[in-house]
This record gives sequence, C-alpha cells and structure tokens, in this order.
Amino acid sequence: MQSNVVMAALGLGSNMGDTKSYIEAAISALSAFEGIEVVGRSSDYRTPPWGPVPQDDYRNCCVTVKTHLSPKRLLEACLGIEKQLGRVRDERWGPRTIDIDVLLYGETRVEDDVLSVPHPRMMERAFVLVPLAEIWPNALIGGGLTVAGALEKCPDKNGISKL
Ligand code: X6L
Ligand code: MG
Ligand code: MG
Repeated sequence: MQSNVVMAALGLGSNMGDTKSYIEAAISALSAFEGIEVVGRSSDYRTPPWGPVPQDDYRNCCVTVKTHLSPKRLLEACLGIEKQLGRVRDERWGPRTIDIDVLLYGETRVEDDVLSVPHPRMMERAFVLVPLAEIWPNALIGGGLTVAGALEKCPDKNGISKL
C-alpha cells in the first residue's frame, strides 16, 4: 500500500481550439481523480511555440498536486485525462488541444522507458519555469538548482505574457 503523500508539479499546455476551456477541464479532471488533490494553480501565460514545429502560441500553466499515486500512475492519470478530453496524437511536437506533463515528483528521480522526472528539459523551457516559479519557486529540480534559480538562467523569457 502506498500511503505516502508527495507534492508533484504538472505542466499544462494547449494551442488548439478553446485553450482556456481545455486547461480548465484538465484541472477539473485532475481534481476529480482519486488520489490527486490540486493544491496550487499558476496564472495562465501566452507563450511562443518552442521546438521545431511552426505552430500557434500556447496557453501554458502549472499546477501543484498532493498525490499518493506513484509517478507512473500519476503519468497514466495525465495521459488518460488528455485522451478523455479528446487529444489526438498526430505530429510529434505539433499542436495539441491539451498536454499534461509530469514535471516534478517530490525530490524523487525517475528514469525509465516511459517517464523521466524531473522533466529533463524543463530547465531550458521558460514556458514551464515562469508559471512554476509563481507557485513553487523553491522546488528542487536537481543539481542543487531551484525552479527560481533555473528561471534566472533561462533564456527566452521575453515573449511570455501573463493572461
Ligand atoms: C530542438 C529540437 C529544439 C526539439 C527544441 C522543444 C521539442 C520543445 C519539443 C526541441 C523541442 C518541445 C509546448 C511548446 C511544445 C508548450 C510552448 C516541447 C514539446 N509544447 N511551446 N512546444 N508550450 N510554448 O507547451 O516542449 S512541443
Ligand atoms: Mg509538453
Ligand atoms: Mg506531454
């Protein structure tokens, strides 16, 4: 029995359709999920698309959750909610109605075929760090670095605006 409660951080993103509704519906579904309690929610940000695929700007935000789910179960909950909200996995790194990523799971490190936590590229992504720093600036993301510290060193913060 896993009865330990862990604080985890999730990153949400949407750049297709009614992005505000997708984000809200995802957070509602997370709250309703057995074993997940949403305890913090950042502002939403409009963020330029990052990566090799030209696409529309994103709405991104982060939530903190208390959970007794394992990292893998938490990921499965996120993927199930994406699917429930109609996400179609099309082009890799392409536009999507809703994306829910596991960023942090306490100070636990996970490295397996389906999951890497802390998210290995979060420290380079201002669209993750700006909202996360709003709700959990002192979270440790490895190498003695905090979210706020990583954000200071992160390029491309300009172009991100609070909605
Ligand atoms: C070279 C190769 C350089 C790949 C960058 C970066 C790939 C980011 C994927 C990359 C590369 C990603 C979001 C986004 C995506 C989002 C914003 C990804 C996955 N998701 N841009 N781009 N917000 N603003 O949530 O993060 S695709
Ligand atoms: Mg993502
Ligand atoms: Mg994802």
